[in-house]
Amino acid sequence: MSSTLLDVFLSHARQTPARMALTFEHQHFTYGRLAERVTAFASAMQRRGLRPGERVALFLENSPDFVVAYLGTLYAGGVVVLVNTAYRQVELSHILADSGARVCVTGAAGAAELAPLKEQLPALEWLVTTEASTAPGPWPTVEMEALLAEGDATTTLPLPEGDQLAVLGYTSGTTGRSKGAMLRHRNLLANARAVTEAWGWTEWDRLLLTLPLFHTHGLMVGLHGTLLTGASVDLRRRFVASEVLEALCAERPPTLFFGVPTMYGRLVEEARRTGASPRPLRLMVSGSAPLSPQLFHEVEEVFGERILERYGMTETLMNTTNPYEGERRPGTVGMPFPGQEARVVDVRTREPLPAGETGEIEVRGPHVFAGYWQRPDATAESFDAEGWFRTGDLGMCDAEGYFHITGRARELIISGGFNVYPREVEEVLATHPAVAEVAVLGLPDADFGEQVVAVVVPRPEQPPPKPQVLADWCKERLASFKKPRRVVLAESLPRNALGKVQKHLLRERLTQG
Ligand code: MCA
Ligand code: AMP
Repeated sequence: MSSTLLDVFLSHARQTPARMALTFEHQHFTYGRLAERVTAFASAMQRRGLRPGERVALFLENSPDFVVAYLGTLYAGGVVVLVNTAYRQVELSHILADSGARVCVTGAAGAAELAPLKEQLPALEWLVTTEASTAPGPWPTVEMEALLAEGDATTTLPLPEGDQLAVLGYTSGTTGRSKGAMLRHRNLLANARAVTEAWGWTEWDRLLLTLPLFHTHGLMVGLHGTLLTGASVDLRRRFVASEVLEALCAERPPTLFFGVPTMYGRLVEEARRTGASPRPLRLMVSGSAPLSPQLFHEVEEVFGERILERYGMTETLMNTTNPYEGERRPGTVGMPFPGQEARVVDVRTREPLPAGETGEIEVRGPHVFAGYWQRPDATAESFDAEGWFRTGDLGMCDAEGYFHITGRARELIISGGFNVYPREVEEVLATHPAVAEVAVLGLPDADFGEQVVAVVVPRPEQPPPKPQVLADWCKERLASFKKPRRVVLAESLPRNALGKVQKHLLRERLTQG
């Protein structure tokens, strides 16, 4: 039996080379053609000296090149480091330095963004670019097609073992910088098997995928499920509601669509605006952020089907799912996937709680990651002696076994499915000369679910900073989705006896007025 997803993909390519795997804009890739490019990439990387376990960062938009670089790095024995394309200097320098990436695969814009970081990234030796760069950068660079031409598309390379590291998925923590979640090949395979079994995914499915491949949802649910089952994916560069709706109304619509709640909200709005009435698909899935019961019912009204909500994390991939056959309950995230466990424990005693009582959700099983890259302290804090992983999500399991997520034990804002840690934004705002103190929190937002709000105490001797100036200050340093959408000036911040900012009081103040 195969021990890696890569092995399963290569078997499909050998057995059904002419089967369609991937379409993107006007390009079509059968399993055979995709496997040739993947093999050429892997062989070229090895010829250029990439050794097993070395890190290759992908700082890339959705494209067939992403898929080739991803699978090709794994085939070469490398470890893929996923990087959100919205990331700017602060996030990029940290992730590339912390992972010690030796190579980065990126586009022309990515190469330009990286250029000023040369001195901070001594481990980074060369770049692969998927587009011709206009200006020469500080690193030796090879274009993707030239790299593929260096490799042998017909060779057979040794396959990585299930226990080998496959991916570092960077995920932020409440304190300090983001940490690399170490996912092994066997984690990827176990979770893809669980997901495809639970959702009845077969080789006949066609997935419309507009989620970014640089995060777990698009990559480890969308792409992995497709490759495991030998199905096909219609990959898009990005989500555009009108284009998705058009595809859903087409004569031969996809059978699967996965999205974050913001996407479903925009699809409902677009369908109402245009009067379009798409037929139900085999399956529509929502995840990455809470789907409100209201939106669940709106989707049912417009698309004639009940969305399936599931719950996952970078560290654990997919944890729980509403049933494929059976009742999909709005406001819940369902039960553990087959072969996996989930429970709710008391946050203080860590003892399991009975149905209906709220505590922290813990998970265990073959999908759970190996720990944080070079952070044994953080790893030890996240697991108990029996291997249960602390998710940091608060919730309860009802009498029928459905899990409900009711809150978060850690400070996290989820905006349109992207995670924002207040601390990271606070640190950047605190460096602005007109800011004396700052607190960042998430408030409800109709489109993104939550929005980033900053409460700022200006320095007394300066004119108060303009909200746009502070938003731009963040945008120059961090991903643009982390910038505050609203800046409120205050004379002071409410603090408790220990000096900790009482964000719940700020939240009450801001939502009331
Ligand atoms: C874009 N912008 C945002 C967001 N996205 N602001 C706040 N929150 C966001 N999520 C801002 C940009 O910074 C930009 O601002 C402006 O909106 C336009 O950017 P654009 O890229 O055109 O935005 P969009 O196309 O409207 O994007 C909305 C989106 C996108 C399609 C919903 O956010 C998205 O793809 N979200 C999915 C994220 C995802 O895959 N999450 C899964 C993580 P300006 O113009 O000022 O620069 S994995 C996970 O969470 C776990 C494992 C799980 O369970 O799945
Ligand atoms: P990330 O660390 O980016 O992988 O984000 C994982 C977090 O997203 C989880 O810990 C949850 O807080 C949140 N999440 C994912 N799916 C759901 C969902 N269906 N409902 C509520 N929160 C979710």
